[in-house]
Amino acid sequence: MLFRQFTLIMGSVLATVAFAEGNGIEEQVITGTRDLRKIEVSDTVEMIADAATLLRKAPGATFNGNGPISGIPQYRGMYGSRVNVEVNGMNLSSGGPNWMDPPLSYAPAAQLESLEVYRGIAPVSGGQETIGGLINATTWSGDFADSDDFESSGRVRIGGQSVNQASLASATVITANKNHRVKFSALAEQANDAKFPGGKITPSEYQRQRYDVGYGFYHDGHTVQLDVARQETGDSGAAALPMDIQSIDSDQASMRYQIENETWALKSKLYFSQIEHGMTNYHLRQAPMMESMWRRNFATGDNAGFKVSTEFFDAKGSWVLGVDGHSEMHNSNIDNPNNAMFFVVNFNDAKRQIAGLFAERQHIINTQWQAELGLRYNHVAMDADEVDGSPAMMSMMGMSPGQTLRDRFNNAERQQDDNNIDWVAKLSYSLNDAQDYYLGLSRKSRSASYQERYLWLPMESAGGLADGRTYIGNIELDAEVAHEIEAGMDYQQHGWVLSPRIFYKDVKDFIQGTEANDMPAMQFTSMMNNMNGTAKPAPLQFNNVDARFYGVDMNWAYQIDSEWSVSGLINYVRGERKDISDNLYRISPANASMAVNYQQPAWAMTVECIVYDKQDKVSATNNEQTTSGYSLLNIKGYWQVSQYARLGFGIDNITDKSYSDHLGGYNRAMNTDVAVGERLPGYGRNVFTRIDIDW
Ligand SMILES: [Cu+2]
Repeated sequence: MLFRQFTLIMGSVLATVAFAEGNGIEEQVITGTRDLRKIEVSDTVEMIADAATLLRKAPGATFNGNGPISGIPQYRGMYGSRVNVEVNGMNLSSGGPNWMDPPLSYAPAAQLESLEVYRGIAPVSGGQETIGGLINATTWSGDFADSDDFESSGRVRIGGQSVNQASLASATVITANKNHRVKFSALAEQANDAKFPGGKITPSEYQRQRYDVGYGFYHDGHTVQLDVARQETGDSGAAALPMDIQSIDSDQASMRYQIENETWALKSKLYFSQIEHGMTNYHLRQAPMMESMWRRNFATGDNAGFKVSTEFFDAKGSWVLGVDGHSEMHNSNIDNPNNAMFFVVNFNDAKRQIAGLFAERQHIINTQWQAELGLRYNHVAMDADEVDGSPAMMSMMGMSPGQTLRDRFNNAERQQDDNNIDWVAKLSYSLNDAQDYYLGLSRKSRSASYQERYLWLPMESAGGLADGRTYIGNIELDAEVAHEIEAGMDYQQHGWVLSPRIFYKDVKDFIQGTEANDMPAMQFTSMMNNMNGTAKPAPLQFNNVDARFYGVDMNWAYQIDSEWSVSGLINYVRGERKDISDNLYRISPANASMAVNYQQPAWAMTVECIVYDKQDKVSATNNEQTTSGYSLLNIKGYWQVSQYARLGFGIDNITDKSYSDHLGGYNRAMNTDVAVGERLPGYGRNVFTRIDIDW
C-alpha cells in the first residue's frame, strides 16, 4: 500500500521535474562511516527553529512533536530519556517534568555545526544510557588560525517563513590565531501561531533567545575550551500538553581539556547547567472556565556532569578507557493564581545520579574483518524528598485518598540504586571496495526517570508522553534491559549508495504506564472527577513490562550524472508488548522519502516527496488514536550569491495538504479550528527564505 502510493507520487514528481528543465537540487544531507550517520546541517536551507526536525533526515530517526520548539527525538521507536542526547558534549536533562525543553532544545537549529545520529547500536563510550540510541549536537565554534595573527571569521543568518510568520536572526563572530580563539554568539527567533489548511493551531507561537561566549586555547597538542551560555525561551505554545511555556531560563557552563599525540589521547570535560521554567494553562491558551482549574507550574532542573577518557592507539586499533558521571536534580511546584490555598509539591529535590566506567576496543583483525567490543558499568542512585499538596487535605465521604498517597510516598524508602551492565559486540566485513557487511549485538540498560519513580499524585507530568492520561510513579521500578541484534550492509558502486539495516530489540522490564490497580490513586481520580464534573479515566502507573522493537531502515542515493541525483530514506519500525497483546504508544508509522536533486556550481534545487503510511498499530493501553497515511511535496534550493553570501529558499507542503502527523499529539487547548482531543494537524503550505553570510 505504502509503496504503491509512493511509486505513484514519485512518478508525478519525476514528471514535474522533467518539465521544469534546468530545475534541480542538492540534498547530500547524510555522509559518514559505517556506524555514524552525520547530518550535515550546514547544507540545509530551511528556516526552522527546532533541531529535532532535522532528525528526519537520518534513517531510523524522527521526533515526537509537543510544540514548535519541544521536539523529542525518537530513534527506531524509542524516545525521551531512552535516547541519549548530548549538546556540545553535555547531557542536559530537561528542566520541565513534561519535557517542554527536551535536551535538543539547547541546540537551536540556526547555530548547529553538525547533528550526528549514531546508526544502530551506540558504542558504550558514546554515552551513559544509550538503550534507544545516541545523538550528538554540536554548535559552530570556528577554528584556530594558522599563524600568530588574529583573524576574524563569522556566520550571520537571517530568515523568515510564511506559515507562522517566523523570523530568525543569528550571529556568531570568532577571533582566532593559532593559540587563542574567542567566540561571541547571539540568536533571536520568534513566531506566531501556525496555519494549517483549516485554520490556526493555537497556541503554537514561540520566542527564544540565546547568548554564548567561548574561549579556546591550543598549544602543542593541548586544547582547553571554556564556554558559557544563557538561553531564554519566552511565550511558546505546546498545544499537545496541558500547559504552555511562559519562560525557560537556562545557564550553562562547560570546560574541556584534551591532549592528543601519536600514541595516545586524553579527553576530559566538566559541565553545569541550571534551568528555571514557568508554565501555565491560562496565559497563552484559553483559560479554563472554572477559576479553580487554573494552574501554573514552576520547575527547576540542575545538571552537572563530567567525563574523562583516554585512548591508546596501536597497530591493530585502539583502546578507550573512561569514567563519567552525571547528576540531575529537579523541583516542581504547582499552584493556582486564583486560589492561594491550592498547591502541589510535584517533585521535591528529585535526584538522579549516574557514575559510569567503560572500556572499549576497536580492533582491526585483518584487511577485511574489523571488530568493536565494549563494556560499561553504571551505578544509578536516585532519591527524592517529602512532598505535600492541598489535594492531600481534601476528603470525600470520609476518605482522603490524596492524604494516603502523600503519606505513603513520604513514608516509603525513596532512595533507590541500580547496578547496570551494558556491552556491545560488533563485527564488520569488507568484501570489496563496494560492499561492507555488518553484524552487531548488544545489551543496554536504562534506569527509571525521576518522573517514572517519584510522581506521587495522579498527574500528567510524564516526560512529554502527551497521551492525555494521568500517571503515578512507582518507586520500586527495575531498570530496563534490552538485548539487540542488528545486521546490515553498505553498498557503494556505479553511482549507487545503499545502506539497509535490520534490527530486533528485546526489552525486559520495559517501563510503561499500565492500568493502576492502586486504590488510593483510583479513588483520588474519581474524587477529582466528582468535584470538577470531569470523566478522566483511572491513572496509569509506571510498571515493568516486556516489549520488543524490530524493523528495517535504509538510506539510498543514486548519482545519475554530474548534475542530477536522487536520494531518499525508507523507515519501518514496530513496537509491541510481549506480556500482553498490545502495541507500544507513539511509534512512527512506516515512511519513505525521495528527493530529486539538481546541482550547479552556484545554485541547486531539490524536489522532495515524503510518504507516511497510516498507523493503525496503536496502543490500547494508552487510548491511542490511529492516523491516516499521507504524502507531502516540498521544494527547496539555494543560490550562492557571492563568495560570502548564500540565499536559501523553498516551499514545504506545496499542495497545502491537510494531514496529521502520528507523532504530533492531540490538541489540548480550546480552539475553534481544532477540537480538543483531536489529533493536531500538520502545518500548511510554507514559503521560507534564508540568507547566510559566512566569512
Ligand atoms: Cu513545562
